[in-house]
Amino acid sequence: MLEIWGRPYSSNVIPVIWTANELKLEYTLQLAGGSFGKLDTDDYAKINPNRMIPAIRDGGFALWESLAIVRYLCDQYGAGTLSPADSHARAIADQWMEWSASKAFMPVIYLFFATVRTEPDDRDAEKIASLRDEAHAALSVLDEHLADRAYVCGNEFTMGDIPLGCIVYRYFNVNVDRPSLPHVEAWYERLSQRPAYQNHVMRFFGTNPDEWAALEKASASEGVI
Ligand SMILES: N[C@@H](CCC(=O)N[C@@H](CS)C(=O)NCC(=O)O)C(=O)O
Repeated sequence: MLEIWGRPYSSNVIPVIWTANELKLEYTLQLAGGSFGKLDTDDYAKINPNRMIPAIRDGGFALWESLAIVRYLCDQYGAGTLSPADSHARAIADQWMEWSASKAFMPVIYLFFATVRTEPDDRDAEKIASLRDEAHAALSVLDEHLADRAYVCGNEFTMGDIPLGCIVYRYFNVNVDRPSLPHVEAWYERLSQRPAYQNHVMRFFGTNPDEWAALEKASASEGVI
């Protein structure tokens, strides 16, 4: 059976878990990383020599790097659906997956760390505003793209929506004022109708470090330790 190694609150693991659930794959979640540890074991180094999460094992096949894993799962188990059959459509999905990592991920994850993962008294309002502006500027490019299409690749949901869907959930749910992104908001609303997105991405992540740590700890019941 497919094994997913990681923790369900990790920003790079969530896209893999969402993908597996969109594809209705059977898998075991092997809790690793953060307070779950295991990354420094010799066994884990055989799965991912970088000692990072996520990683998967599918039969004897091991793979790491979240976007490579999402592509693999979609090509292997969702060819013609989540991995578009048309080479141009697949390239566009791929393009937005790459873009999610090169432009959108960092400002949003730093914004998340500057708010939820920082004690309220230690938060730096100027830094938070600057990260919000950077995230908004990046997501404005996506907003324009989504002005005349329902999903990143056109009318159908594909793997191209997955990494960005995870990033946007965090962006829309940290406690900061945000200028409007009407087309991204409409797309987010469409994603929010998907059960796998509701169950594995739209999870309350807390409002401060203690809440976040408690939620992460409680997620231990979701995996195989
Ligand atoms: N580019 C890698 C980044 C992996 C990464 O940074 N993983 C973090 C978690 S989000 C990690 O393993 N941190 C150590 C830990 O969680 O203990 C990917 O997309 O898979």
